[in-house]
Amino acid sequence: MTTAGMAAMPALLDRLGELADEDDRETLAALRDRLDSGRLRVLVAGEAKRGKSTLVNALLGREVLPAGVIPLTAVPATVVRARAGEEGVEVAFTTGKSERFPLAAVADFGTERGNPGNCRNVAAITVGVDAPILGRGVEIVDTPGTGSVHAHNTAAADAALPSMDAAIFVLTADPPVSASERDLLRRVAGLSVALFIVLNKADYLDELSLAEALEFTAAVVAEVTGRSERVYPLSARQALGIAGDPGFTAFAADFTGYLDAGRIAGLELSVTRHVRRLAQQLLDEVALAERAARMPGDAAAAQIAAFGARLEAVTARRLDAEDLATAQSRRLLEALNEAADDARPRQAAAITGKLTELLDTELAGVPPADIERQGRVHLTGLVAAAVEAWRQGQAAGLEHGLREIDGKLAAELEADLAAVRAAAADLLGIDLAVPAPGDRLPADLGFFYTMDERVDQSELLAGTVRRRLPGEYGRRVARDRLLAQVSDLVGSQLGRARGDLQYRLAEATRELVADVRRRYSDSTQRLAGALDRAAGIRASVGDQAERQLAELAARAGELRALLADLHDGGDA
Ligand SMILES: Nc1nc2c(ncn2[C@@H]2O[C@H](COP(=O)(O)OP(=O)(O)OP(=O)(O)O)[C@@H](O)[C@H]2O)c(=O)[nH]1
Ligand SMILES: [Mg+2]
Repeated sequence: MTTAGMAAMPALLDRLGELADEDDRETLAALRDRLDSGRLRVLVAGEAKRGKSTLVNALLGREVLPAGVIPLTAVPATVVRARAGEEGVEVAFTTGKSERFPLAAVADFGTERGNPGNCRNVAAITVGVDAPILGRGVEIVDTPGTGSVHAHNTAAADAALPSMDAAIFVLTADPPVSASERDLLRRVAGLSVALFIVLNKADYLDELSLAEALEFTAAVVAEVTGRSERVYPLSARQALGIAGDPGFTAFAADFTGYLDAGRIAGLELSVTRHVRRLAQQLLDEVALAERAARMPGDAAAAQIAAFGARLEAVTARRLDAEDLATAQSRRLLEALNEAADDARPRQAAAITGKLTELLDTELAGVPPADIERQGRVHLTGLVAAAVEAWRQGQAAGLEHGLREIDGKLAAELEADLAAVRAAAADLLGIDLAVPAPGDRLPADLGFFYTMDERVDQSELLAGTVRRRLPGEYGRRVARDRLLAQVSDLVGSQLGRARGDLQYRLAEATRELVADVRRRYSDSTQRLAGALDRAAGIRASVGDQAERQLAELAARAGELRALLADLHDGGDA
């Protein structure tokens, strides 16, 4: 829809509102409100502890939202503009009630400490703040971090995604981008009309490491989002201090620049997308319900039941798919453990061989102290290289194994959904636009790891002992001591690498299972609802059924007209 065509949007929103149910109507009312006031909804997203709340505070210019070292933000908080005397927190409860509190209460309702496991049943928090940035047509949503020990925080952050227009994605250099972080980034990129990528906690890094981290992050972002995005290095914490932070200043300048120049176009595009998504979903639902309710005779009932069974079978397959993913992960874990047990004696023998050769040649005539010192340098180098090669091989194997199962599951779901579509066409004679399976796992699951720099930790022989040992005898003692360390060092380093791989495998598996669940329920939930509705209509008597049917037909017609109007607007 073109900007000129946007004049028709409020009317379209009204029309869609009349066709939608209660939940969708709330979504539409929020869209309408933002469109009327030219207010862009910017989500601040990222994994736990990246400094999201601190960044929002930096944008506000003061510490409004609680930030801390343990997983903290528990409920998404929408920060909106308020007049100086009218700052405060509006808490909406899951019961439907809402209540106003002073600004400081945000910690009581919005954090894991004040509201553990969301025991206070908070549905949403709106924080009214008097801050200049909020006067520029924006509401900023601070989300709970994903991927922390609190699974409900991830779920709450997930639920906040579909309502956003634009996003600020917060990453940090340490630890590097994880598999689940990539997944989140991919989804956020797909849902936002403008995306700002921030590399926070830059104050931890020296210039060289920062340049490296930036390059790495930019490459990951380009790979995940398919576009090359600028990455803003900054320190949100320092931005809140008296001295400020030049990186933050640069980011804030571009962000407010976008709000001033690109916000309205972005908002219009975003609203158009939101409306189209919703209208298309509703149309599928209505068309299916209408068709299923209208089909005459007993044969039709059987056909509808057959279609329902198809849909149910797909839903049931979800559990199989989850089991498959978990089983594959277990197999990969077993293989990893076996490989580590195998590698230890093999690597120890190979390294002992190389070290012995070195002791017999290069280090044959040197004093005992040098045997120890130089020998250690060689030893740690050999262990580091061997373990790293092993780790890379294992990581590649794990990624391959996970991709394989993901590919298999995605293909199965695709086939299932194709069958659902075919069944809808055959049994009920309608074309469904959706379901379509969601996105796949990212190509690279991100098995990163760095060798522990403190490999070289065992004590050297005490100086006095070393000095007193006579030449040949001292050399033998030093040599034996060195060789005796090989097996332990190989074992401990392999252990670390294995632990790292195990952790990442568990993380990737969790993500895969969550993905499977989401793909299945996204694809079938509304259709199943439509069939229930049709069953209700078929069971009702006399002119009641006719009335409901006429209503469904009218809704379908209006949704088609509405989608055509959106389309005529020109935006793809
Ligand atoms: N050194 C440094 N620390 C920071 C920076 N930004 C945030 N932190 C610290 O990182 C910790 C986490 O910050 P939060 O803002 O609570 O992070 P969050 O992403 O909102 O965390 P959750 O809500 O739990 O997901 C706090 O101890 C902050 O002080 C920064 O730029 N530099
Ligand atoms: Mg937070």
